[in-house]
Amino acid sequence: FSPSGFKTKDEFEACITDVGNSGLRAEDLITGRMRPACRDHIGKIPIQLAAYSGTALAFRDRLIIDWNKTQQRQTFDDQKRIYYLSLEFLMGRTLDNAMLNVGLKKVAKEGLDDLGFRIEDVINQEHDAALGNGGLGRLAACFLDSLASLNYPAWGYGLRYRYGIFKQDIENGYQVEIPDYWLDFNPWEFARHDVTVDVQFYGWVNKHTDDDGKQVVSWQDGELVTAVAYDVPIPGYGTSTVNNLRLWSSKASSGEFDFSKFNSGDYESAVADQQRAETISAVLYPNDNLERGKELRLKQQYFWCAASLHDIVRRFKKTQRKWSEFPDQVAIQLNDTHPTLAIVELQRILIDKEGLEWDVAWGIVTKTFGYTNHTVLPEALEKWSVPLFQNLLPRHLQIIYDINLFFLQGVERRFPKDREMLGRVSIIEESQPKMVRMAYLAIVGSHKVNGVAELHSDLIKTTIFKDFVKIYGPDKFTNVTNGITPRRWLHQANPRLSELIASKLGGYDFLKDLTLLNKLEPFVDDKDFKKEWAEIKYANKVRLAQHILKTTGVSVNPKALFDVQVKRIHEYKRQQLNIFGVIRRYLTIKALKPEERKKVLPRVSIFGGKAAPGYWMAKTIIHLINKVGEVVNNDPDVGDLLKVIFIEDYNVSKAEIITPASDISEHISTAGTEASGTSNMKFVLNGGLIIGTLDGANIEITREIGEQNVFLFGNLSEDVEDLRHNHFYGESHVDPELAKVFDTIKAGTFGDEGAFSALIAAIAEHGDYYLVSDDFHSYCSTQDLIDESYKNQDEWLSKSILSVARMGFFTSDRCINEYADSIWNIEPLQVKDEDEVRART
Ligand code: GFP
Ligand code: GFP
Repeated sequence: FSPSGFKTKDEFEACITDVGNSGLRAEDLITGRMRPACRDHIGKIPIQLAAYSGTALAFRDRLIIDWNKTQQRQTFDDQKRIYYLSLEFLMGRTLDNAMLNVGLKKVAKEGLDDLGFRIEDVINQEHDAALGNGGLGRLAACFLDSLASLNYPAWGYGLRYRYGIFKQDIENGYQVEIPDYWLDFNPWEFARHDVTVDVQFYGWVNKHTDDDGKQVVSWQDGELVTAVAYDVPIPGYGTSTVNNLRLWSSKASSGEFDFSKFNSGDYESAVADQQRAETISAVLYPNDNLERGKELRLKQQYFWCAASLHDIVRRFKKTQRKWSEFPDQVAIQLNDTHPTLAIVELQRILIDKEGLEWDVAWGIVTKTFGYTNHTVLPEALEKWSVPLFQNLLPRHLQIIYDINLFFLQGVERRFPKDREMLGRVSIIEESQPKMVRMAYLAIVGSHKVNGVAELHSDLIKTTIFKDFVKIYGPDKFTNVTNGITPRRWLHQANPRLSELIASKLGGYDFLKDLTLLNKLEPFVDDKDFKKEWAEIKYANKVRLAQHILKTTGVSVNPKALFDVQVKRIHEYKRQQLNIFGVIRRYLTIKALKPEERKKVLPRVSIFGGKAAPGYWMAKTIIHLINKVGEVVNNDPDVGDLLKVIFIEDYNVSKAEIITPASDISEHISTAGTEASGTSNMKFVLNGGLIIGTLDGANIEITREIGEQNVFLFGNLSEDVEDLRHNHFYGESHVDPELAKVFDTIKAGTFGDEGAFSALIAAIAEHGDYYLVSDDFHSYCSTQDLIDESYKNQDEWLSKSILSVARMGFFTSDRCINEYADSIWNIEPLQVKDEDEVRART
């Protein structure tokens, strides 16, 4: 190991030993209280980063050994594997997780202590791997953790973006996006220059008949781009299984770097070709639940699907099995429609390259794929223009037309009288230009389609995919309610709570079987336990308060009720409802006499989340939150009674600080719009209560933990359509309390009122699509109820404890087992060698 700045390992170790012997801390190193010989190096290398590198590389070494063993075991055992295709993997940091999963965090802590480092400082050196936008990408990361922890033979396939989701700065209340270059030092990936795939784009299709009279189709010319594999080890918890996440990076194929251009002096154009190839895996698209139909995005999708499929097929062919056995060996899950091209690509490989008959090939394809839908929002459903397809992927377009033709012929036979059905379910939308409907293609090419929470899975069957239920019958459509990994979201994020629970349950088995949490129920009457529970929450709030002070300069009182809404900013998630509620609270406090204010429960409203760079309304919401914060936080009438905080650059590692510190968190989407939500689960698992609408997984959380432990409000999903209809055709008026809030904004209380006029107009003039006004009254009175409930701390604590005790269902382990049984038909690969199963705590 030789971090830059040290010429030799000995030199580095001497420096570290110096630090250790002298009892100096990292701060001391920076201020220079150390031997001059050592100090010489300090200007050259951030010492904390060196400590991080050393620790990470030590853990990486251990992972590699188990990783190799796991891969060999899976290869020799040769049982069915699951391949999880996801354009997003929101992994966050790795070191802490690796230490906990391997079971050696304590050892690392002691070792670092000896050297004079605080383990927290070392962990904080790591850059988040933020290869995702929000829930969908984080779900994929939780699934990888569960797949490895449960010993399933599983691979993730994704893209190795050079830039992950942008870093968010707030300037004058506005969001500013900054590129996130995260690869400076990333010890967790291995470049596999030996694993490359050439991926073709553009060109044309040649069809001819060979000497035996068989039709031969080949895709010719065009451009080649090389995919290089980067492997990321995924350690399971309490097992030696280490699975693989393979991320593809694009580079010019050796065939493409045109040396003749180079030699003839056209250097610039030769380099431009190179850059064009590298652009494919350069950036993660930062749009959340919005598809814009950009060519580069389609290129990304095909590049990744083609490389992954090639790899999967190569691995299958090593076993020399018959093609008919492919679905017995391979399950591929499509995380949303982004990887739908994988269906077409497999069909292409089987018919064009392997010479299978269409029907035989299609039988294999449809048995292999499963498709998960994550949204019913129309703007999020992917469609690609036919001319774009024709140009970029001419052979795939032909195959899609054929898939569609055979599918529609089948539909016509079954529903001869319903002519309109054909137009409705066609994979090709007859618009101008024509469009390929990717969700329909995903349904037709998969054997199972699942939603991510009960309500959502019901909604897709009765709305967007209604016709397909008629065609295929209801069994093709199923539900797998989302989950989260308790390793990261309880054990890692909230170590003290995890420890307290373990002390009562007699160990950490609950991290592998979360239903064991129900054994906590009897402790709800245990005074000492309750006291400790409360102390832990308080300590977590203090930690968050420190973070807030450091990053925003605002001092918040940790005794106040912490009310948190952190997630992507979106009108359907309704941060606007929250901030309007905050303004109403502010007006209420202002209207009170000083002695009445003493009775008000102090509250800190905490927001965090990124807006898609082109989503103006979301950016306006961020702006309003910040402007309200500026006014409220500096109003002497208000003092500690209300603070409004916007935490910049919300990401996974910030979520790990924020989640354990909430008293109340908000999951307040318009009913029927949030497919599941997963942060709702994280907050409750950390002893926070939630305020929510009857939407997504809120409904199942309520069922599990009991209605008395949740603060529900708002209209139901079945009423949404009528309400919207009334807004347009009936009489609608803005809720009077909300109207007062609007008047305050319009009066310029929070600065230039023009800046917020679109936000108000969307509700007051343009039909209030997200029903903010309809739900405002019920939202505010539920918030008032929360104030009252919080005053009774003993009862509040009981709710908190009982909720945690009843959250067992929401582990991603349960989800993965459901997928494995009902969709993938795969078994765990038990770690046979008992020696390998480490006794880990
Ligand atoms: C995988 C791993 C390799 C490993 C082999 C055999 O290869 O590193 O050597 O398994 O254990 F990536 P493929 O299955 O990808 O061929
Ligand atoms: C999407 C849905 C969420 C759902 C996640 C994971 O999240 O309701 O919980 O996928 O299934 F909208 P975002 O990517 O939009 O955050």
